[in-house]
Amino acid sequence: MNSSVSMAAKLLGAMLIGCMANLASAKDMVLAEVHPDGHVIVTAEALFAKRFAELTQGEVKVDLKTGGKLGNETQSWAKVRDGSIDIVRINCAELAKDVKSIQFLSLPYLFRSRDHMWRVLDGDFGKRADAEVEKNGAIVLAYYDSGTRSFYTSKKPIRSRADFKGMTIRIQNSPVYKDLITELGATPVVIPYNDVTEAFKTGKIDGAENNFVSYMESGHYKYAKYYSMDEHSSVPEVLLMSKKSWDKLTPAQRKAAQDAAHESAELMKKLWADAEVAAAAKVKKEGAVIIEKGQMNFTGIEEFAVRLYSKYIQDAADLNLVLGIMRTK
Ligand code: BDP
Repeated sequence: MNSSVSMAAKLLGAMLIGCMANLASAKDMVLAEVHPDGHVIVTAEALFAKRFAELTQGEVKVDLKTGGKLGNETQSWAKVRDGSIDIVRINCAELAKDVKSIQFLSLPYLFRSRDHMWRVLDGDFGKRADAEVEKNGAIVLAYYDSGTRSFYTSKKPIRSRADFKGMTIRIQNSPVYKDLITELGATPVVIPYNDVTEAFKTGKIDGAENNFVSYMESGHYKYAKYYSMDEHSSVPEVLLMSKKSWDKLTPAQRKAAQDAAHESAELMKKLWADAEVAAAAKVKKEGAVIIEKGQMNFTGIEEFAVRLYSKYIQDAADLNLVLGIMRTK
């Protein structure tokens, strides 16, 4: 071989190796999260990232962007749909405006217990919801616990429906919550989670609602010390991958994503109950006033719930879906 031919062969070899290396190269993904480090959900996500990397022998690396660095939940859901963010963890309430079946999850008093919720999500309803989410551009990797949500207020506690009158309550970006607050007699205002503290400080809102863990981790308890345990809803969290990112994965990498997500959801189930107890104890110690369920007057609550359910159940198919949830053993 003359020297210029051998030179060309070497170059071709180097290029081929380069191409092959590229094919097998690591995929860097980002995961958007509004909670700060230290929130139990970030612990679960860290396990997801670790296991996803391990199960793909380092082919996929997930970078956790916590504390809302990549935007609020409405923005990051839009970015996951258009493929500019690979993975996001949001609350299902955020999907209500786009995914029909998921909107039912925000209806008040839907689940009898955590176990009931898990059986619904693991059953036919979950399959249907996953397919609808996929049509909206994302793959459901896992659902996570989010406990039950209750109201908290700054000036006076909520003990009955009458107390909502005249109050402005912060809500997530969800039509169901908008109607829920309006039906209760208060004024809803959509504010991204990470701006709620400021809204309390400036007096823009009188109340908000969340589970104990987020109430504590966000520091909202410092501005709204009355936590009224009405436990109106249990809307789960969801870990989603952009369909565009999913389509770039090999079948083995997809399985690894699902297995890693499943492991992290199982960890979250174990951690959640303790996290709730610890959060409740901490806010109490720091001066929050907890109004127990038994200290609240629920008169008229059925009428309010019926009106809300009637608005969202529009046809026989919707009714069947909601009855299916309720009848799940
Ligand atoms: C928290 C959820 C988070 C929501 C937040 C909220 O984990 O996804 O954004 O509530 O109320 O509990 O916006």
